[in-house]
Amino acid sequence: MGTGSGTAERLRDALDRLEPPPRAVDWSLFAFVAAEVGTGLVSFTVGVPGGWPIFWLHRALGIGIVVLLAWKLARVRRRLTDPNLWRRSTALSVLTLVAAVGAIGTGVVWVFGLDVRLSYWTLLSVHVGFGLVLLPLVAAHATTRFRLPRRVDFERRRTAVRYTVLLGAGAATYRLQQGVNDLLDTAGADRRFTGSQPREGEGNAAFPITSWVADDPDPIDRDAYRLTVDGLVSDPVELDADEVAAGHETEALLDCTSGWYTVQEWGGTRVGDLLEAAGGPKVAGGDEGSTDREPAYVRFTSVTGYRWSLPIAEAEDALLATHVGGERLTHGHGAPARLVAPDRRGFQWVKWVTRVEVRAEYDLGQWVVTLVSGFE
Ligand SMILES: Nc1nc2c(c(=O)[nH]1)N[C@H]1C(S)=C(S)[C@@H](COP(=O)(O)O)O[C@H]1N2
Ligand SMILES: [Mo]
Repeated sequence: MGTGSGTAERLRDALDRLEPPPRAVDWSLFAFVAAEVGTGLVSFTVGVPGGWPIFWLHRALGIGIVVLLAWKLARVRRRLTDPNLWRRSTALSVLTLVAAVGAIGTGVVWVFGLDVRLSYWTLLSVHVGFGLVLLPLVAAHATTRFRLPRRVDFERRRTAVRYTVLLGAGAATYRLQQGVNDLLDTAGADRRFTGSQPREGEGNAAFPITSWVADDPDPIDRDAYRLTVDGLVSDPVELDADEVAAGHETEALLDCTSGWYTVQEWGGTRVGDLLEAAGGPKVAGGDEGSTDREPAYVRFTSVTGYRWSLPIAEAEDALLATHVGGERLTHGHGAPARLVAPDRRGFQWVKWVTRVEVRAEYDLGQWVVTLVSGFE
């Protein structure tokens, strides 16, 4: 026997020693998939580099799932390949496997910088789709052979070591993959820490027109356009398109959760100046028996109802943009005016803004509205 197979044997030995009991593998798969969906969704809200750990956790867990799935498939192989062992739940198992392979495959291919476009879906959107159907499938699959986890399956010290090694190896594998990207100079090499790929160039044509879910309003007539600035301000006003377009410029990076980013020069009005045009933020109430309502958030609402709020200090430095790369915004990019919110993910950059409103309360409803606006 050569040293090559000796190494392979030792690797297999190490993997065998790492392998948890069958029930623990099953429950870990469920937990890892749930954690993947969780970290994936949370990562959508992260736009600053300090948030990198959530992306690394997502990647390490994903590679952990590959290993867990390999152990599991090695064990149940015959149930899939031997027709005598098929039963009704086998179809569900196969479906679950397909979704898992789909989610893992799209994730891996994406990391290498490839993007196969299915109409306007990026591969990352397809990855998200697989992930979202995988979770209920895994849950349903688990109930077909339901066995409660037992203490012996998760003996404390060994469990801690196992999962630390699993996640550590996952992170190391991802790091190694980055090296490969750099070495081969694949398109994956210039992805951002969020995983997004660059879109180069300046102006409207340089980056895609994206709606978060279903927003697709008719073009807004510039002459009829009015921007309302109201809420907790001294003198609510309505501004026309020219009044919004007062030349303030800022460079900002738009990073969409469907997996692309672009750096553009945006032109328009500082939101702080818009609030000043409305007399500035003002405390409301304070009458006998009622509590003061302090200006705390600025809410940006689209002609479609789509909306997002920023804390007031952040909002004042944000831009209501009418221009990009020296050109007037096109309809698709949010004309006459759209929010430019540096360090926020793209879905928060509200397009076709018709109302800017100073408010005291956090707007929980925005999380739902951004998903359902545009549906009849
Ligand atoms: N009103 C509204 N604004 C929106 C959206 C939307 O669906 N409706 N999509 C958001 C998303 S997901 C992104 S990434 C950016 C995309 O901006 P763009 O179409 O100019 O590239 O707009 C954001 N603003
Ligand atoms: Mo987006």
